[in-house]
Amino acid sequence: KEVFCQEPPCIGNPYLEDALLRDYLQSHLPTKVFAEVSSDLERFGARVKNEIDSLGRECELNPPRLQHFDAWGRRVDQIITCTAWKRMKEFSAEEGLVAEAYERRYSNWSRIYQIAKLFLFAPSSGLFSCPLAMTDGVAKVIESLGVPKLLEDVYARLTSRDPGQFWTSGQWMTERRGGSDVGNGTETVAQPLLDGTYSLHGLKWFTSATDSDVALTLARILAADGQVEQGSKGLSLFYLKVRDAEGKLNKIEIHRLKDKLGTRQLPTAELFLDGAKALRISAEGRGVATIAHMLTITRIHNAIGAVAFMRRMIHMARDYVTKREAFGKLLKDHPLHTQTLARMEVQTRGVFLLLMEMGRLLGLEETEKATVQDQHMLRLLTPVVKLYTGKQAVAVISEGLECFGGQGFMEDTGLTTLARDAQVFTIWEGTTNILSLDVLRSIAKSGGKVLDAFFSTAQAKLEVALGAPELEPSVQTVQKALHKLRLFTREMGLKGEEGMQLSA
Ligand code: MFK
Ligand code: FAD
Repeated sequence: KEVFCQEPPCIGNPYLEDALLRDYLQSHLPTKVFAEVSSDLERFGARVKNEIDSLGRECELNPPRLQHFDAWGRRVDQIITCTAWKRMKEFSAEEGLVAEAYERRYSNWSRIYQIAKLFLFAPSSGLFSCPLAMTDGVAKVIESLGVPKLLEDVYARLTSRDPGQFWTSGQWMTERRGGSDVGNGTETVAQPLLDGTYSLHGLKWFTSATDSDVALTLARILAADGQVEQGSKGLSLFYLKVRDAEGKLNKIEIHRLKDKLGTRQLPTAELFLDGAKALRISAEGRGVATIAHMLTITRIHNAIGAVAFMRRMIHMARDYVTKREAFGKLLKDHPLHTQTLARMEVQTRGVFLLLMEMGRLLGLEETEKATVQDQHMLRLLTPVVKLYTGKQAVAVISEGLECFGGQGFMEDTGLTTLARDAQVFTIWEGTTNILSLDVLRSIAKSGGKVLDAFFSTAQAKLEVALGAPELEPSVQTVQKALHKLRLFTREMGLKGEEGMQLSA
């Protein structure tokens, strides 16, 4: 008698399987742009399925390791990564996963195109999506500074399509005393040197993708009397190369690689800066405000990862229902199970549309087409979308594991990687509470204008929806909720800062 073996779920071409992504692009992009972008995404989707996904799995199975000494006792602090991880860097350059956003071939639509591509790539990327997020963020900071002469070469490399030229960047903000409260927690000092550069001294407690070529980091400038200014006003932003042309570390010691719940593919280290040579790239004391440009980008990337992981889990679960039988019929024919899938689908569609809205607004801003209202919406929604997608990803992916029964708990299915890695989306790039406070910061700094923008955008969308009679009951529900929210925020605003804290 033939032994039963369950047919496994498979991923398929993630572009062709994602009707909502295709519909979104078709209904938003100009026809000619859609035709080009769609055919590239179809090609790329096939590459994700046939080449990239198995390399991503290899990254998980061959995590990076740290070699402190060479055979002859020399301190080398070499991070050894697998071939698949290195291939991811090449793919990223070839596919223009950062470049596309800066070349702006399709004007404001280039961001949406890049986001769609990253969305297909992220769950198969072996978390190479992390260095890409930071690389994109650093390119953004440099662009916001007007690409100064000294940074022209690095900008060109971060946005290059040539694997031989392409560089990735790290983002070293967190120290032992504080990852949220960077302003008070940063102890690293920058000693001015005669040639106008600085030497950095301190310990960075979390540095992901430490095999990157360059990094941005924060430090306090040491005054001639040996004093430093405390608080966030004492922080400046620095650019540094991690290694010199011979591969020798820039007066940096890698203390250890972190032993993590997830993101194991990613080399995350503790670094001791023992005189690392660096360039100051912000005005003195403007480090946090300058790196905020990076935070906007990396937080959007975080949302891309979160939503893409949810989408991947659902693709797999939907494939599985056509293959797995229970109680004499396929899972797809059990209404209770399909209801579970439908709920996951609804949650994922909702956050997908939020993500695309972020991309649309960012694209407009980067091509100077954004209205003041668009700019307010981008500022307000960035922390909201980051925090909400992070939380939803954990919930939906956990539900997704259950869709596979016991197999969802098995390491060699690869499904567990998605669950482990999703846990980080709520922590890095600002925890949920820190982002809630950032929402309040955006309201306070704009004198409430971001909320006005939100309410008038929502109102305009509702008016469009009112034109469709079948939507009327739900439009009315949303209208009532919006009215309550408007009253609530007005009341909180009247109560000043304390009211703002309460509304958090
Ligand atoms: C798929 C993978 C995707 C992602 C990969 C990521 C890998 C890397 C992982 C990391 O985690 S990197 C580290 C990330 N760290 C954080 O996100 C830090 C979390 N903490 C915060 O965000 C705090 O809110 C913050 C450090 C910004 C608080 O600092 P301060 O100095 O106490 O805030 P303050 O004084 O309110 O703001 C200083 C200036 O920055 C102000 O400008 P002005 O001086 O001009 O008034 C603020 O308006 C500005 N600012 C702060 N947050 C901003 C911002 N501007 C725009 N957007 C923001 N979000
Ligand atoms: P804390 O700031 O100590 O927070 C602890 C808790 O207190 C959280 O729940 C937080 O929400 C809450 N809290 C803090 N302040 C407030 C407040 N005012 N109100 C309400 N609640 C509050 N950092 C980098 O700079 N570069 C990296 O490359 C990087 N990579 C990372 C990779 C991984 C896998 C992980 C897990 C972290 C990484 N980080 C990196 C660090 C990450 O950004 C921080 O861990 C994160 O910002 C939180 O900081 P913290 O760990 O100091 O937590």
